[in-house]
Amino acid sequence: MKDLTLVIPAKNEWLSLPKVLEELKKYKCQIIIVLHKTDIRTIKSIKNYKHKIIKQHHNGYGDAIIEGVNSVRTKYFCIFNADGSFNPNDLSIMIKKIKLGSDFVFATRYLKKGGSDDDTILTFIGNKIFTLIGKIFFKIRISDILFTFIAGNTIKFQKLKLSYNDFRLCVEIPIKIKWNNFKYTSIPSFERSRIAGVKNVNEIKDGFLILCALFKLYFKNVKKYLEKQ
Ligand SMILES: Nc1nc2c(ncn2[C@@H]2O[C@H](COP(=O)(O)OP(=O)(O)OP(=O)(O)O)[C@@H](O)[C@H]2O)c(=O)[nH]1
Ligand SMILES: [Mg+2]
Repeated sequence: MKDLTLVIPAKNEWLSLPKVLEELKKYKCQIIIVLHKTDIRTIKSIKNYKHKIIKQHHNGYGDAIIEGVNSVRTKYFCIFNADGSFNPNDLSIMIKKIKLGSDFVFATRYLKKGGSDDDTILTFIGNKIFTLIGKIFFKIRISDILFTFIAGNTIKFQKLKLSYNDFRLCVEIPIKIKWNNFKYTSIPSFERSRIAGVKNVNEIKDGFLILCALFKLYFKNVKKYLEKQ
């Protein structure tokens, strides 16, 4: 997996990130950690590791992912959380799928053999609704739109022209993959509980922002279509 770089966004993950990096040692891939310069405790917690650290210029999860993947120099990238919830055993399966012809691979908790120890009733229902909106309005064939455990071709990701600097990026990625007609597939994955710390997602606020983003992107596309007529 020398041609793979993991992009790890981290915010207040000083308890989890060192354990995640320890677990990743046996996987021979490159690692870029993206965090804010004010997150001193997380920076200190990983001082014994030699991975590249990007100090993001702005705030937000989306901003961290965009900046991180823009710095990847390997053929493939994977978004990998700092909280210990993603299982690195899935990485080799994702890369195999890409080598078989997919541009992007989405890990999903809702296929057979997938699952979650971290989902709440609210995130489960919200995710189902957003995934359904993705299917109906954007014709996206994935079953877990918000998981955002995604691997893919680095150059193709950089071509997506992503813009959301917060958790709205989770839906912007699959929508723009679809609009660009890139090939994508899914693999089952089991989401583990966060090792420590608190989640950064605010289910109500971020859920509302994501819903607005879905409608905005839909109407943007309709407008583009009408202008072409
Ligand atoms: N650099 C950076 N990383 C962030 C930011 N917000 C979240 N993250 C990281 O992004 C990853 C996903 O965030 P989580 O808080 O775990 O959110 P989630 O996994 O989508 O949601 P939960 O199921 O609630 O855990 C984690 O590694 C966070 O540390 C941010 O503003 N900047
Ligand atoms: Mg998490």
